[in-house]
Amino acid sequence: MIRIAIQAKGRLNEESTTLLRETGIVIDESKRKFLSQALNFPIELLYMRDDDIPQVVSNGTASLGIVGLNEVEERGLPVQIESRLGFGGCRISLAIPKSETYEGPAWFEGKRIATSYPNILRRYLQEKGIRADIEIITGSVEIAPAAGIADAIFDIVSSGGTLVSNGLKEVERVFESEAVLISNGKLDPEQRKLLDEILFRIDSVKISRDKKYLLMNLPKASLEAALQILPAMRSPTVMPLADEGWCSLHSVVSTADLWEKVQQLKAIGAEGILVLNVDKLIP
Ligand code: PRT
Ligand code: ZN
Repeated sequence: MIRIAIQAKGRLNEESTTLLRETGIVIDESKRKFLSQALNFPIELLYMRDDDIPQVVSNGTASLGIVGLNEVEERGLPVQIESRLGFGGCRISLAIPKSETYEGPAWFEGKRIATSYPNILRRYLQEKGIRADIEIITGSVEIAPAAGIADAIFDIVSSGGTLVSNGLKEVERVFESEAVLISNGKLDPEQRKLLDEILFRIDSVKISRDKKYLLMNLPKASLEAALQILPAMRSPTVMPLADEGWCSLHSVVSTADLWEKVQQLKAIGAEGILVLNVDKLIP
């Protein structure tokens, strides 16, 4: 049995449970308690506030955790990053009132900066040789300048909308974050095996999320051109069709390239192009 701590509610909860579901771990959400066992895998889910996850993992209450890299960095506890999960992307940035002129980090000398991430901020200021006062605030950091609590803030930004609506501008991106799977490195051999299995499944979920499966009919004369357009994992699959001059071509492409590839394939005569989601891709 292995125990994983995930956020009980908040921005990372849904994607954490979705990821576990996609790795085939079934949790009965209707019977969810603060500690729930999966129905078909020897794993227990411990639902916590995100702030506490690095600690419960480092002290061994849970062997694994899913949490923002920002929390891991801020707490500075001995945990290992096992996988970057590709969701919960954000950054921690310095922001100042938009009316201020900004020419570089020296602006912050002698200023008061409000944040919930004092350790990451302290390290940044030290690195830049800047002396500033850090005001620790746990919520609604963005209102600190208008409320007269601080001159600037150091806070999480994703779209930037919150900064704009509070009359602030982002001037330094200090730390890039995303959700990560952490462990405490104190796993027994059975738990290590379970973690390896989970990591293997997470990898195939991550790879497949970025892929589409393409099927199309193609004039045989265009096959060479199609092979240039579609460098699939080994090579695309080509199958004969009843009509002698045509074949059926199957391939996997990355989602980012999909529309460009489709246009190129249409231009060489591909017809009936079918695009399917890839459920799992085992490399
Ligand atoms: O209750 P609990 O303590 O578990 O949750 P929480 O309220 O502390 O955290 P939560 O659920 O807000 O965030 C959990 C994690 O999500 C964070 O630690 C980050 O790793 C990640 N994350 C990703 C974010 C954001 N994006 C984000 N935008 N966390 C917070 N925000 C805030 C940001 O501070 C800003 O005030 O959302 C606001 C909107 O951001 P903009 O830039 O899109 O306007
Ligand atoms: Zn929190």
